[in-house]
Amino acid sequence: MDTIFTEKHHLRNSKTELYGGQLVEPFERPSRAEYIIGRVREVALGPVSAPNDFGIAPIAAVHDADYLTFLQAAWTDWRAEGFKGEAMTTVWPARRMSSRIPTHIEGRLGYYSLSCETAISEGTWEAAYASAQVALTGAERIRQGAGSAFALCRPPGHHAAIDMYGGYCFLNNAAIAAQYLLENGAARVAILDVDFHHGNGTQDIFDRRDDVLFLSLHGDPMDAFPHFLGHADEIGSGAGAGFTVNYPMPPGTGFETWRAALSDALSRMATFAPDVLIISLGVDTFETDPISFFKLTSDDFTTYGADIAALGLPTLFVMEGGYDIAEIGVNTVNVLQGFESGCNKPSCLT
Ligand code: SP5
Ligand code: ZN
Repeated sequence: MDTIFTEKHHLRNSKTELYGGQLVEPFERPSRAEYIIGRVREVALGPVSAPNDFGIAPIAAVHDADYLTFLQAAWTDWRAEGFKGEAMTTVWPARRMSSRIPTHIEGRLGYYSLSCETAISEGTWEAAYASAQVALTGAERIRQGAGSAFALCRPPGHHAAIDMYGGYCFLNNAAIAAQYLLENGAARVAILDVDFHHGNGTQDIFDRRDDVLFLSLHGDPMDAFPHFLGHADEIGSGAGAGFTVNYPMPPGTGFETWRAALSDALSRMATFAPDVLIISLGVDTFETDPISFFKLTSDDFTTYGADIAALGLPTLFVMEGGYDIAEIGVNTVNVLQGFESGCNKPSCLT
């Protein structure tokens, strides 16, 4: 399987995350991608190539134009205020307040963010832009006929909504790839989100759409971030009703329960018969992940990679979360190798 990767992810190097009332080194840090690419090379998964530049248009096909303008200027605007630290949200348009977009950067941060643990720092926009290009390049490989590809995106994307960042995400890489494929020959795309956290951004983007089936296996939002989306009764709106499927699961969930949810998701995807499958691949379901509560083992990642391959669909893996950094490379590549071992398509055998 080909991997798409760029060193530009290092431009996302925030120093602070608000966690447990303290400013700590962010869980989402550059070494994550280094461990993953290191493992890709160690097992010789396949060629590693740099992304092409598809420009801003395929990003603007998913995200709000004013949001993109805000993101590009946020760090400069913040610094112009003379603040000493990184740009963190301190105020939101809470219930019954105005949804007018403020002028001041502190107000704009609140308008365009869904959580405050994610600080904007120098280079954040450049890294997020490059990460989206990694996903687009992976999508282009699939469009050209590859059976699979791994977009080693960093920063991740699935929490980024039409006009909001948060949860370490700024641009929704998986959604941008899906929209690109739909505008370039695909009639239907399924997005399966196996990150520990609910893919609220992806759900938001495709809520009213019947050409994207979005399925997410995640920690119950009653107990887990993002807390305000991801319940089982969210099924999509309007024409999109029935095209969103959520599988919230409780603290301590192990592989047997998780795999049963996956099995249901796989059969729904088979019925939908998409042209392409996109996996939002987070390995924060791992048993020793520091911020999550599922109990998957390293071998379980191999097993479910093979389960996904049984669908026999062209599959784009897009990297999301995973914070047990010492094991992130093994766990991520286990999914990809499991997929390859379980895939009997001609395109997989080449
Ligand atoms: C892409 C991705 O995985 N983003 C995750 C963002 C999670 N940020 C908030 C984390 C709050 C964690 N609270 C954990 C309590 C552990 N005891
Ligand atoms: Zn996650």
